[in-house]
Amino acid sequence: MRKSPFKSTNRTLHFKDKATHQLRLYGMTLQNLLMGHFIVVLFKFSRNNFIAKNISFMNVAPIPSPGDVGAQAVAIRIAGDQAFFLGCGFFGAQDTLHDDRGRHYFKDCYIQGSIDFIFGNARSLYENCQLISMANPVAPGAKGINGAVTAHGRSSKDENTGFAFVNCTLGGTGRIWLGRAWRPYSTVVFAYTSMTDIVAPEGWNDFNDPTRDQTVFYGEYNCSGAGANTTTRAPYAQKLNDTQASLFLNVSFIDGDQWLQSSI
Ligand SMILES: *[C@@H]1O[C@H](CO)[C@@H](O)[C@H](O)[C@H]1NC(C)=O
Ligand SMILES: *[C@@H]1O[C@H](CO)[C@@H](O)[C@H](O)[C@H]1NC(C)=O
Ligand SMILES: *[C@@H]1O[C@H](CO)[C@@H](O)[C@H](O)[C@H]1NC(C)=O
Ligand SMILES: *[C@@H]1O[C@H](CO)[C@@H](O)[C@H](O)[C@H]1NC(C)=O
Ligand SMILES: *[C@@H]1O[C@H](CO)[C@@H](O)[C@H](O)[C@H]1NC(C)=O
Ligand SMILES: CC(=O)N[C@H]1CO[C@H](CO)[C@@H](O)[C@@H]1O
Repeated sequence: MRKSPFKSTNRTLHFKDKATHQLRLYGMTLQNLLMGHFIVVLFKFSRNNFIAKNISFMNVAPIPSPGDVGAQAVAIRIAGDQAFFLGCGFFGAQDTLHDDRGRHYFKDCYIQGSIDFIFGNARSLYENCQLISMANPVAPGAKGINGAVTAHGRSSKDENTGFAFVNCTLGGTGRIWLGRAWRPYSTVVFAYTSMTDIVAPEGWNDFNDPTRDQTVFYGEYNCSGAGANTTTRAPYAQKLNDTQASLFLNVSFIDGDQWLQSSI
């Protein structure tokens, strides 16, 4: 067994590293977390077949001033293929979750941050998750956007990466975009997600590069709440029809039928 950055505590954190190369972590409920039992720091996962259940990840770095995508302290980086996070919490100030590459499934998770708080170039499904913006409150009527949920980093048509959010809730503070086009083929879909009025009416941002308007794929499907009004969305944002949306709505999006069976 290789030495690992994780320490087993006498609470509920266990981990196994079997010959199967599977790493499993269990324990640390959100309730624990709210009681102050944090698992703290910077985690980097670059192995395949990773499963975490009821673990919370937090970066305790002070709140940074806004900067480039990924330039800020990150709570966790996931760079392995086939990772499954169930009931996990991700706590950070800015770039909380570096969903870097691979196919990942986040279910019943809690993710908090301000600018680009989920970023990277993975192919990931976020299902039944709570997305909480911590951006500074913006007075009603005041101009300005001060946060974004995603900065997806797909750079070419030939990749098949993207973030899909299904049956999530989005709330918190600030005035934010659903996504910023960190790279030209940035791909993000929100479906069956309720959004409060913190979402800016235009919804999305092209990173000040209008050429990206032609290449990004930003879709919304059957969302609800004051933030889901698509009337004045950016022109490149798409209201998906049933056929387009169906690719993003279940674990088939991340080929989960091939690798999740044993984990769920
Ligand atoms: C995770 O937490 C939920 C809710 O607290 C609990 O029902 C479940 O048994 C926990 N799972 C594990 C593997 O600890
Ligand atoms: C949607 O998410 C909520 C929790 O946020 C859950 O109670 C409900 O069962 C989910 N619906 C589906 C169809 O998964
Ligand atoms: C959506 O926004 C438009 C423009 O701001 C507004 O006229 C319309 O009433 C809104 N629709 C809903 C359902 O709130
Ligand atoms: C859905 O949208 C796609 C792309 O615009 C289009 O090719 C397709 O015909 C539409 N399907 C339906 C059922 O409307
Ligand atoms: C996901 O949805 C697609 C399209 O509706 C369907 O063909 C596929 O069987 C579904 N996959 C799972 C694992 O439910
Ligand atoms: C289940 C559901 O509400 N489906 C609707 C989602 O939105 C499309 C078009 O935007 C409708 O055709 C579906 O009935």
